[in-house]
Order: sequence, then C-alpha cells, then structure tokens
Amino acid sequence: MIRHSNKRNAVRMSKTVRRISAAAAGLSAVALLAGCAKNAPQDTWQPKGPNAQKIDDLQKPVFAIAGIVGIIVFAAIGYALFKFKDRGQPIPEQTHGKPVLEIGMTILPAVILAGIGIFTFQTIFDLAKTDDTEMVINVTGQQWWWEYDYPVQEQYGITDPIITSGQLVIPSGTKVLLRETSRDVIHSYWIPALNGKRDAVPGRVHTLRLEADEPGIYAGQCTEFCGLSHAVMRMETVALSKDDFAAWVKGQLSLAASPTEGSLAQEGESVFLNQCVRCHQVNGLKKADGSPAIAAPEDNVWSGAAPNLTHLMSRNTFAGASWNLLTKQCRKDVWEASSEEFGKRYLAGVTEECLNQTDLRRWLRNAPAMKPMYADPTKLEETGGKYRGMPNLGLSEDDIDKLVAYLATLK
Ligand code: HEC
Ligand SMILES: [Cu+2]
Repeated sequence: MIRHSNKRNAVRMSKTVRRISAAAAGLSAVALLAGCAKNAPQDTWQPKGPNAQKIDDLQKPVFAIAGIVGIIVFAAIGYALFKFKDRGQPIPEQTHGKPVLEIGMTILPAVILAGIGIFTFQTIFDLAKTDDTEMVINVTGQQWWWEYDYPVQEQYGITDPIITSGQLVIPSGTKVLLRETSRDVIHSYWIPALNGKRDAVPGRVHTLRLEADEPGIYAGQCTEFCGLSHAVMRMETVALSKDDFAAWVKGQLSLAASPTEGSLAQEGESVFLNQCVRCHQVNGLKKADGSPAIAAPEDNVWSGAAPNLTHLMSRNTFAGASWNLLTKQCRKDVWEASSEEFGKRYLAGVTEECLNQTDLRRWLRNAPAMKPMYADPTKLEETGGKYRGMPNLGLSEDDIDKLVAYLATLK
C-alpha cells in the first residue's frame, strides 16, 4: 500500500518536473531568439568605440568562464541525479569530510574570482581615465529629457556655448568627456555601443568618456528610474566626421532667422511669442517691436525648464528622443546611410518633405497625452506644486498649422 502511493507521488513529481523544464526550455528559446534580433541598436555585445570595446574585452571572457563553470556544475548535478537515483539500494556508508575536495573546491573558485577581479579593476581604472580628454560637454538630466551644453572650445570652432537636447552630437575618433549632472532626480546616461552607464546626480558632477570609431547614430536610454516618464526618456549620440562636426557647430552658432514677411511661419512666430517663450528659448527671437523676446536673446542660454528650440530641425527626434521628427522612410535613410554618406544625410536636417508632421502636431495638440508629465495644475501634489514637462496649451488647429510652419524654419 505504502509503496503504491510512493509510486504515484513519484509519477506526479516527474510530471511537474517535466512541465517546469518544458517552460524553462521555452523561455530560454525566446531569450536566445531575442538575442539574435537584427535591428537592436542597444545591443551591449556590439561595441562601436574604445570604451565599449574595453568592457566587451572583459565581459566576453567572464561570460565564457562562467559558462564553462555552469556547464560543469550542471553536468555534475545531472550525473549525480541519474547515477545515484533511488533504486531501492541500501543507504551508502555515512562518512564525514573530504578535506582534499573541500579545500580544492574553495581554492579553485577563489583563484578564478581573483583572476577576474584583477582584469575588472584594470578595466574600471581604464574607463575612469580623463587626463587625455579632447573635448568636454556638460550633460544635464531632466524629467524626462537630456540637455547638452557645449562650453566654449575654440579648437573646434565652438566660440560661444551651444545648447541642445535629445541628440548629443560629437566628432568621431575624439575622446569626449561628458560632465553629467541633474536638475531634479537621479538619471543615468547610457549609450551601450559607446560605454557603460553613469548616473547623473543633482548637486554632483560625474564624468563619462564617449568616443565613437565611426560616424553614425548610437541609441540609448535613461537607466535609472526617474519617475512618471522614465520609459520615454531616451537619447542618441550622433558621431560626425571632424569636418561635418565643424559644419554642425557653425550651424548651431547661428541665430534663428525671422520668417519671411506675411508668411504662415511669421504668423506662427507671433503665436510662439505668446505661448511658448515663457519656457522655450529661440536664440535671436525678437518681439514685433524689435525688443528681445527674453532677457538675453543673443546668448545661447538654456531656459532651465524646456529644450532650446533654436535648431529643432537639426535633430531627428524630440521629447526625450522618443518621437521622430523625421518620417519613417527619411529616418531609415539616415540610420542606414554608410559612414561616408551619413554626415551629409544628418546635416541636411529635417527637410519639408521629411518632417513627421503627425507626431509634432500631436505634441502641440496635447503633449501630456503623448508623454505623461506633471503638467496639470490641479494634480501637482506629488511634485510639491512643481511643474514637470509641457502642458496642454489648448491651441486651436489654426494656431497649430502656424506653429508647425514656424518650427519648420528652425533649422
Ligand atoms: C510650461 C512650459 C512650456 C511651454 C509653455 C511650452 N513648452 Fe514645449 N516643452 C516643454 C518641456 C518641459 C519640454 C520637454 C518635454 C520632454 O521631452 O519631456 C518641451 C518640449 C517641446 C518640444 C520638443 C523639443 C525637443 O527637442 O525635444 C517642442 C517642439 C515644443 N516643446 C514646442 C513647444 C511650442 C511650440 C510651444 C508653444 C505653443 C511650447 N512648446 C510651449 C515646456 C513647455
Ligand atoms: Cu531619467
């Protein structure tokens, strides 16, 4: 009787075991397939610059060693499971201790870990190196987008500070040092193809080295949970050849030109002056009577609250690099351009036929509906009364037409 129920239990057990292993196998297959995704710009196994390469040179052998150890352990467990399965044999003789095995199995992992430790330390120190920096860019995390501020660096033609957002533009083959901080909560800057992560902490400056071997776009995302719209706080680093970078700098330093007299864009400019300048800076923008729209219109200053829009059309994305300013096809053309072609494509910016009007209009119609933000004055208890993001301004479709025409002139 007892034997019988034992047997039934054993049958039930093995069914459960089989089900669990089937589920595990299924999950691993999915994970493996996901690992093979073709269009995976944030793949940590594809370094595109020296810093990411250093990490890769460390992680590959570590994964290999861990993999071999894993296979040996699983093989030993499997062997023991089958070899010593209960077949009704007598209980083996009970002994205590196997000193050689115990000491050996303590020393071996210690040696392996110490070996990995030496290389890990070396890589950490290599990655922290800053004394051969060639360019400095200040990076500020915000809820939920990144601001980039290029201090004056004459050798690159940066004769005035440049402020931009979303897409960080750097010259390829140049050791760029990011000086990161944050205006609100902790964020983390991460472009997997170029380097590991670094937290951006309010009141502190952390450094992170970026260097891209080839021109191209490298995608990333904020990797420190930073509140409501953390999931749509993305960023891209754009590497341009040195000549193309110089051309980009020149473009960024220019002030916004006034739209032609009597055009729709000019009407858009006055809507912008009424609705948008309390948060957004456009360098060089003046009121109808010729007086400056804000205190220092000639200066490339940051607003402290919202992205500087002077050269909106020179970037491909908006609102935390989470929506495209380019239509799908145009964006694909830029992403897939060869490294020789890339600079030309990127510098062309967002042309009229490439502008993704659908998403830009959706943003102007009701930004918080697209990206959750603390922008409703009646719901600010969570933030202690502070706004975060762009409110729904209740614009008419007429005003949106005008604004789109105006924004399209901000090359
Ligand atoms: C109360 C402040 C505020 C006002 C007013 C405001 N915005 Fe914004 N705007 C923001 C903030 C903050 C962001 C960044 C939101 C994000 O990405 O999380 C933003 C983002 C944008 C962006 C995307 C820019 C980029 O590079 O990512 C555009 C375009 C924009 N606003 C246009 C406008 C226009 C046009 C108006 C006037 C009709 C306007 N905004 C009024 C605060 C404001
Ligand atoms: Cu963040």
